[in-house]
Amino acid sequence: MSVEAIDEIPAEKYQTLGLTREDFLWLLRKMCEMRKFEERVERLFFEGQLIGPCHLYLGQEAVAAGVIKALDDEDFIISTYRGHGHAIARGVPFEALMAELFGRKTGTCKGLGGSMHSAMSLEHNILLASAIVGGGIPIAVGVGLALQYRKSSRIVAVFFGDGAVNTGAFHEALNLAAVWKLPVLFVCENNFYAFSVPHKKSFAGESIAARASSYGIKAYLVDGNDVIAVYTSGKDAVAHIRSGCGPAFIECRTYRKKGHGVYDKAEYRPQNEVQEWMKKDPIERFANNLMQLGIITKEEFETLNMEIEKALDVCVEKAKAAPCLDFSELWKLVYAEEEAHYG
Ligand SMILES: Cc1ncc(C[n+]2csc(CCOP(=O)(O)OP(=O)(O)O)c2C)c(N)n1
Repeated sequence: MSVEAIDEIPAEKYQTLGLTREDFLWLLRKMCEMRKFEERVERLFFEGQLIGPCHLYLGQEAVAAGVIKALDDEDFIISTYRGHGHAIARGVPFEALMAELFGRKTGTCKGLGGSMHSAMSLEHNILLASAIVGGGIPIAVGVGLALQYRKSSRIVAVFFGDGAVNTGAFHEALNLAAVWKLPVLFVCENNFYAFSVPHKKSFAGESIAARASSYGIKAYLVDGNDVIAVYTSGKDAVAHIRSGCGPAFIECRTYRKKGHGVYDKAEYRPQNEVQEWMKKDPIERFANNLMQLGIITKEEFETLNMEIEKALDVCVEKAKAAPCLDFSELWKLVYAEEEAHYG
């Protein structure tokens, strides 16, 4: 078994990828949307306008954009408590996401889930955003089994951090998915820290991808701050899964710009390490490549960011003005009104 390493793709090779200008702009726009959304969320949090735990995705934007671009809209996604980016890449509107953070009825979970569950949106085929580390992995395998049983061509992609790969459920889930050749794409966002625990203190192996590979799963190790490398491995992995060959695994090496949660200053990280990673900012890198290739101009990039800021101004105002769920409606979310039908 081997791990396929997809090295950084030099900008001049972009033309050979079969992507259109619109595709490149989609990737850039999505990453900028994630960045601007979360910068706004961080501000609102420190202004005391938002309550509850909030874990930002800042710095990891290339993973969500690259993987989700490689999937079809019909494919399912399982997210985590760090899920704003997955939701934005999937097209969940800012308004619903922001309203969730303000605890409003117009939010993705009617204001009952908060940031940790805000990525959940059945309409966008995001089945779950779990706060339990590694919790989504066996659930994805269950979804994969259901899809295989129904002879569906859809697949399920599950996102999780490097902390999740030491849970028992990870190993059971990967083993079963491999043995039964289930249509699951495992996406590990290796940001090198599980809260304050550095990866090297909890993991002695060569790579997480190699661990997946040892279960007989096709595995990739990619630069998770290079959106094109993530997308390319994602495309390859999705083709492998859809051809009925079983699951695939992508380890995306990335880094969070901030602490584990908004309240965490991340002082446990060495400054030189932080600085090295900040130089590899996924948005700056990609935007620079696109400018170098003449796909966008600096002015277009600035206009894009300004447009996003304006859309955020509107959505914050709308979220603030939206009502909260009436307590009398709560029971409807606990009991099904109609008999459920399976099949
Ligand atoms: C089963 C379980 N154990 C512990 C926790 C507490 N906890 C929350 S986040 C976290 C670290 C997870 O790190 P990682 O999986 O690398 O994801 P990241 O936060 O880096 O995205 C821990 C231990 C939890 N939520 N669930």
